[in-house]
Amino acid sequence: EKYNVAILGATGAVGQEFLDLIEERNFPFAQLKLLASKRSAGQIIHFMGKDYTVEEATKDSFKDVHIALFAGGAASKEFAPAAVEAGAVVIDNSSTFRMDPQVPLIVPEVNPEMIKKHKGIIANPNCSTIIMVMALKPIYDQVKIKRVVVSTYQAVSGGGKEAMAELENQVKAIASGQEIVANILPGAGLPKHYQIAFNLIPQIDVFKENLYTKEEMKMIDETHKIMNDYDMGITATTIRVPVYRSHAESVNIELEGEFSVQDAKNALAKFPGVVVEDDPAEMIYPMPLKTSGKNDVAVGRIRKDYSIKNGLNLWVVGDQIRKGAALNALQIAEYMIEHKMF
Ligand code: 11C
Repeated sequence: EKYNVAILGATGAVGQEFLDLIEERNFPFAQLKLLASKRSAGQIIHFMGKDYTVEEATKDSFKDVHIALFAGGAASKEFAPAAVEAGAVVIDNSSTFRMDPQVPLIVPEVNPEMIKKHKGIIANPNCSTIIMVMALKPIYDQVKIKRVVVSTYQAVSGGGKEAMAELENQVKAIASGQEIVANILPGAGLPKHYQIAFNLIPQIDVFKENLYTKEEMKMIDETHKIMNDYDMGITATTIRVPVYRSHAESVNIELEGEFSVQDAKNALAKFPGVVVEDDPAEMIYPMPLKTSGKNDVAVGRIRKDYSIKNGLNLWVVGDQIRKGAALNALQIAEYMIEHKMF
């Protein structure tokens, strides 16, 4: 069986990745509709031997669509209700519906059982959350995790194509002695912008009243919901780094009982979508350059935290446009196809 698919935000970084993955995974689509804002409408995208014209998204765009893949952003709120009304299942990569109790928040390897509770919208978690829970879940399934302390090293592509271009332009400007321009990071709509080339920015998204950024709170709140454990302590510090692609995370966990480094390696290696890259003697550990363009989340530097009774440190790296966004969303659709949920 084949399904009519619409991609909203087809011209952005996540939209492009949807197309690459649909081709790569031989996703069973019948018709494909590429939707975007008025600004991008009219663009021609060559895909699998055919030219597609990007259409301006309207509330009428979703007739006969089975699967609506929303790449993210403000458009989700505007169009999700219309898409559901038209009979589509929306898999939404924006943060709009993630914490809505009516909306399942899904990482297919972690909590697929929640998919069936959907009422038309299924939310795809934030990229840094997905990458972290992929490493937490295999361990949690064997010994409960009491507390997580995470610091992230997030690639500029999390900020979209414009943020990637900004890093490239700044590096070129520095190399050629030109003036450095910063007008995107840490966020396009913010009152100040900082250079990311040869720098780190300890702000991703806006600050909340509690002095955490919205990105940090997403890691905390979304992880509680996905793991269905609201007692697990989680604290997060999220940092933008001058890397193009793949988020990296230093994750410290405190467990309720004993769990050896070897047990952790075994549990992680067995988990679908996770690879263990950990051989200090051979200088093997995950790095963003190696995980970029790959589907698996890589875990390495697995070691005891000797400062507490049952603690482990992990270094977790994953391509946030793939597993952190487009791949995870497509896997949700694939799961639903496999389980005849359309
Ligand atoms: C970043 N995590 O790296 C963000 C991008 O809620 O889906 C994704 C925002 C989201 O900037």
